[in-house]
Order: sequence, then C-alpha cells, then structure tokens
Amino acid sequence: MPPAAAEGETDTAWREAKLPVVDLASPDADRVMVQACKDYGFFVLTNHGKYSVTAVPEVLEAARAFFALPMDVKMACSDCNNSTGYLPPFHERLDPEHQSVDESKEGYHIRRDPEPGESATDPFAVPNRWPPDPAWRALMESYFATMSQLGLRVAAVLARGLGLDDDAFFARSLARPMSVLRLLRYAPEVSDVRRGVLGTGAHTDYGLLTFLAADDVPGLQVQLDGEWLAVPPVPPPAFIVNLGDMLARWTNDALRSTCHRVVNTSGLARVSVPFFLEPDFDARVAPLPQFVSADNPARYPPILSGQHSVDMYQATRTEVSPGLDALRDNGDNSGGGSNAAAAAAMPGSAA
Ligand SMILES: O=C(O)CCC(=O)C(=O)O
Repeated sequence: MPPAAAEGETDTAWREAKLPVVDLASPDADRVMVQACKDYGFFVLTNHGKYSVTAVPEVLEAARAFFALPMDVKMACSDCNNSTGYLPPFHERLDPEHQSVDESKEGYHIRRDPEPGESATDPFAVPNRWPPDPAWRALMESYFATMSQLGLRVAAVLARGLGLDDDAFFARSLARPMSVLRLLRYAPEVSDVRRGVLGTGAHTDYGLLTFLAADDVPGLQVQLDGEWLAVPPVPPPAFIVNLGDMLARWTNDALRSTCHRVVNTSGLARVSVPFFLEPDFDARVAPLPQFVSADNPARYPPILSGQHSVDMYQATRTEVSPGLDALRDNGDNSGGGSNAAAAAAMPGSAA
C-alpha cells in the first residue's frame, strides 16, 4: 500500500537520491548488492556485460517509433483485458488514493510465449500481440531473453549475498516466470503532485527484481525514510534495479521493496523500458526461516506470487479508458495525450 503523500509537498524541490552502484564484475558484488537492497531497495547495476552502450538506446528508439504510430494501428496490437500488447493512455492509476486522474502514459506489455494449456492455471499466460514489423518483434524478443538471463544472474548473486542454501534459490521459482517487458511513453505533461496528476502513481513492484532503462528525461522518484527523492537518469548500459514485493516477503522485510513514482518535471515526453523479473504464478512465497525469530515474527502470510499480481492489477487497472475516447475525438493519434485533453471525460476528475 503506498504511503500517504507528504503534507506540503511542492512540485519543484526534490533532493536527488544517490543510489549505490553495484559493479556486477566485482568480487564483492554480492555483499554490496545485499547492503544496497537493505538500505535502498534500489541500486545502479554496471558491468553486467549483457548489453552494449548502443543496444539499450536501440530498444528505447524502437519503443518511441511504435508509440508514434496512429492510434488505430496501435490499438490493433492491444489486448487490454489481459494487460498484453499495447495499453492506451489512461489504462491505469497505480495510487488511486492520491491520484485524481488516470495516468496519461501509454504502454506495451511483452511476456514469454505461453506453453500449451498454461492459461488454465496462469491468467498472465496469454499470447503476445505484435505489430506487423518482424524486426521490431525480433528486437523485443531478443531483449526479453537477454534481460531474463541477466535477471537470473543477478538473482543468483543476491541469493549468495543473502547466504541462502544455494545460488539457485530464486531460480527455482522462475521456471515459468510471469516476467514482463514494459515499454512506456509518458505524455509531455508536467505532473502536478498536489492535484494528484502523476506520470506514474506511488507503488511498489509486485515481483522479484525490476531492471529499468530510460531516456535522459528525468522523472523517477523513490521514497526513502518518508522523503521523495529524484533519481537522476542513468546512461546506458547501466540499469536502475529495484526489488519487488516478493523479495520483501521472502526476506521478511530485511530487503526493501521501495515505493517509487514518476513525476514529470520537464513537461517533455519520456520513454522508459522496465523489465520486471517475476516468479512463476504458482510460486509460494513466505518469509524464510532465517529471517524470522521470536523477536522478529513473520510479517506476511504465505501467498502465491501470481495471486499477488492479480490482486494488484485488479486494484490499479482501469476498465475502459474514457480518456482514450477523448484522445480519439481530438484526433490525437501520436500518444501525446494529456490529462488536460481528457479531463472532461474523467468522472470525478480534479484536473
Ligand atoms: O518509468 C519509470 O521510470 C518507472 C516505471 C515504473 O515504476 C513502473 O512501470 O512500475
């Protein structure tokens, strides 16, 4: 549950977060990573050896090119009910308690291809939607595969740093992962925190680890000890990595699943590409015995990883987007929709 917005928060003066850097090639990467996860729940990952300086910008550029397509072309790649493929503006409101309007960003969700019959037990096991361009699809599939491998490697380093039985502890819950590659384009809209207009509302991530690549437009903020801090853009190929709720639960909050949000201070469009490494739908997650004691009892009951995701999706996704209709009426195909354009269509909107 996101914490309450700070009283008297202004829209201009956020101090900058100094996130710890984890050099994955360093011999003490496991120790540094665990400390970063305890103190921040966020770190900057360097020297991971997976992607060149040019490959991440290529993915960002491909995302930008897709979002520039006409709305009807984009909607042909949409499976909103299954949160797959193109997701039009106003498809979610991640912090309904503190947001007065749905988020004007648009998105695109890519998952692994489901195995036959898998959808009977995992509602996220649905086929991907793809635009007609085969090169675009190949690039995204290759990025998804690479990030899945990188995710496994980082999870193994974390397991080692935590002193778990074996490095493959988390990998055992990643046989049929619900991982999502999410392409996002934030509208060129200055956020207004006090009025509840945000790029992305305050939230924690649902799964294990998130690997964020983004362009150089600032926006990401993290909440540490009650204060919102701005995270400066990180040049590729470094990633901003953060922990999801499953790691906080497994470690009984020894590691942090830190609340974060996106506040557009520049009014420029922003493209980001988070990759969410998410355990299997049926992975059972409960605090591990080594993180529980008489003085520190279990803070969470056992949960199925997938059920947690279902609950969170249901709480934050809007059904049909009235803002989208407003965009169509305005003839705005570019994904440049803003809450100002759609405000009239928003029941209860304060914008
Ligand atoms: O765009 C970003 O920088 C962060 C996105 C994010 O927090 C999310 O999609 O969960």
